[in-house]
Amino acid sequence: GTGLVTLGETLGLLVAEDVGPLSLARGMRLSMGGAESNVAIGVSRLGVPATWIGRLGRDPIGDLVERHLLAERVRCLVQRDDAPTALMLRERRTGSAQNVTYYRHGSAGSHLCPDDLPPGVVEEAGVLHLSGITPALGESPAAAVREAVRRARGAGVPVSVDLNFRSRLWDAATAAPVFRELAAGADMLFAGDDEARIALEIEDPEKSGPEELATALAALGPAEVVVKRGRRGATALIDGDLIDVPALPVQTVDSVGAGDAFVAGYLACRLAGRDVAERLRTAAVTGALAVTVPGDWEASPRPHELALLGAEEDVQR
Ligand code: KDG
Repeated sequence: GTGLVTLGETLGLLVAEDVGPLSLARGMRLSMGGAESNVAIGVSRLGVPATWIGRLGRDPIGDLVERHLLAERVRCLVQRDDAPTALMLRERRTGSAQNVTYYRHGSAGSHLCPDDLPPGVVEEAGVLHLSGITPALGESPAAAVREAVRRARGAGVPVSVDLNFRSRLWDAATAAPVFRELAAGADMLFAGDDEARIALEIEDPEKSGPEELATALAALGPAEVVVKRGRRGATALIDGDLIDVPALPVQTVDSVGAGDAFVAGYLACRLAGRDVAERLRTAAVTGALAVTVPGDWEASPRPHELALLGAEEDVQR
């Protein structure tokens, strides 16, 4: 296998055009988002094949999601469902603080099930990528995730997991054992430092620095662990080597999607056979670029754009 295979829920996304309470918003920009499809787009933009498996409604938002993914050359293995495609609204309460409201209960995406995995697709992947959002959507999507892990492991396909805790979907105590199960089945694990603490049930943030968190996560099984720390960079523990990954200084416009972009940079390089240093360097760049643009995935770079942040001149002719 060569490409990335991922599954999850992708939602229509409405972002307030202005800063302020959403109840006063006059305009909303329509797009889409979803942690796993964000990663698929990031990987595809870097020239590595990517496949997204999911359920969409028979509705215009479902069409929008599929159009965007196909335009990004992401292979879509989609079931259309009688339930509507989910939506999320983003309030921009201040210049940088955002608030998400989901309209996703009973959605098409939440009906994802093990039978939605076409025979052979996971088994032939270069990497299977999953997130901790999918098991929070219900029993049937949780079963789809477990089945995907089972097939990948049976076929020797490396499994990547981004914990992606979403407090609007479940609480930390419910998520913790599920996160540990996901970590135990993963070869590559990505987690924010807050998400690492949830998985490890560490309540006091003072009690553990990123090195301790990475070490404790690696003890659950994955050989490659990256603790993402936003504007403070990342701490990686790869095959026993502890590596500090500095963040690149950028002007933050919209930080949502930065984690997905970081993962996409790492996985695309890994799938292309690049060494650890290059994977982490690229991940830092793709993560940084993601925060410079509104939207979750729009800023994902093409290979020739990876040097953008280091450019001496603002105009490239
Ligand atoms: O990582 C960004 C995602 O969180 C966003 O696009 C929406 O997948 C999403 C979710 O379920 O929150």
